[in-house]
Amino acid sequence: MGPLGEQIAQLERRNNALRLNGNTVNGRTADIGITTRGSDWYFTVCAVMTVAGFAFMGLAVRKPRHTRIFHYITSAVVFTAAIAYFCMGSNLGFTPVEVEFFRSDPKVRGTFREMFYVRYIDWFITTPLLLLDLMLTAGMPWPTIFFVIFADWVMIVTGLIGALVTSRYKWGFFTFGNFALFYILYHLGWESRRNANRFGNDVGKAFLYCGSLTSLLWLLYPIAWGVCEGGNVIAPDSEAIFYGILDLLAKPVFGALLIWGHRNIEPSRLGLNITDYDNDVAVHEKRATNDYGVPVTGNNTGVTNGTTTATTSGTTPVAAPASDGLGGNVPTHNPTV
Ligand code: RET
Repeated sequence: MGPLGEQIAQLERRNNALRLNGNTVNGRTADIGITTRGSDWYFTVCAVMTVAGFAFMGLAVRKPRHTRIFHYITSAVVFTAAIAYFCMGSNLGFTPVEVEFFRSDPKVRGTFREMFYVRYIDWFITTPLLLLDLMLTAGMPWPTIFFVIFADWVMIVTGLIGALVTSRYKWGFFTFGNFALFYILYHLGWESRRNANRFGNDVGKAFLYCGSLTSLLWLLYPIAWGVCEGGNVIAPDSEAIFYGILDLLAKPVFGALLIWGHRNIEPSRLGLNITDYDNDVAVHEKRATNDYGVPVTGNNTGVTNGTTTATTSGTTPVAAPASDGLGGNVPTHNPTV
C-alpha cells in the first residue's frame, strides 16, 4: 500500500473511542452498549451543536447588547449539549446498569446496559434554560418561572434515579417525572401562552411556535426513556438516534426559531429591564448615535430601556434620581426579573 492508501486506511479507523474507553466502569462491564456507528453519530450531533452555538453567538454580536439575552441563553444550551455529546461519542459519561428485563433479541441481549448519566447532567443545565427562553418570551413573573424550573429539575432527577434503579421501583420515579412534565406543559400551554398574547401578535406568535414545538418534543422524551433506560427494548445505538434527533430539534432548531421570532421584539416590551453600556459615550466614544438612533453628543446619552442614565464624558455613569411626584426620590433601577 502506498502512503496515500495508508492514510486512507488510517482515516477509516480513526474513531478509536470504543477501544480506548472501554465498557468497564465502576467494576462492571456493559454488555449492551453502543457500537462505533453509535459513537460516530454522537460526534456528529456534537459537531452540529457546536456550529449552532457559534452561529447564535455570531448573530448575537451583531445586535445591541441589551437585545442579546435569547442568543446567549440558547448558545449556552447548545454549547452544553456539544460537550455532553462529545462525552457520549467518546464512550464516557455512562455507568453499566443491570437491566430489569432480559431480552432474547441479540441487539439488547445481556445483563448490564450502558446508561449515559451525562445526558441527565446536560438536561439538568439545559432544560431550565430552554424554559427560561420560553417563559421570558411570555413575560411570566419570576416566581412562576422559578417554580416551573423546580418542576423541571424534579423531572430530570427522578428520570436519572429511575435509570439507575434495576427493580420495578424505577417506574415509580418515572411516574413522578411524568407528573412534573405535565405540570410544566400546563404552564406553557395555558398560563404562558395566554400571557404572551398580551404583548401583541408578534410575541404571541413567537411563543406559540416555540412553545408548540417544545410541548410536542418533550412528550416524546419519556417514550424514549421507556424503551431505552426503562424497558431495554431498543439498542443503545437506536437510543443514540432517538435522543439525538429529539435533542437536535429541541435545541438548535428550537433556538433558531426562537431567535428569529425575537428579531423585532425589544426585551423592554416583555418587562425585561436591561441596561446597555453601548449607549454610554464613556465606553463607546466614537459612536454617532445610540441604539435608538439618538445622537450621542457629549455628556447625556439618553434613555436606556426605561432607565434614565445621565453620564458625563469620561466618567462613570451616574443614575439620575427620578421623582415619585411627592417630592421624594425613587430608585431608578427597577429590575423586573
Ligand atoms: C425523563 C424520564 C422521567 C420522566 C420524564 C422525562 C422527560 C424528560 C424530558 C427531557 C427533555 C430534554 C430536553 C433536552 C434538550 O435538548 C427524564 C426522560 C417526563 C422532557 C428538551
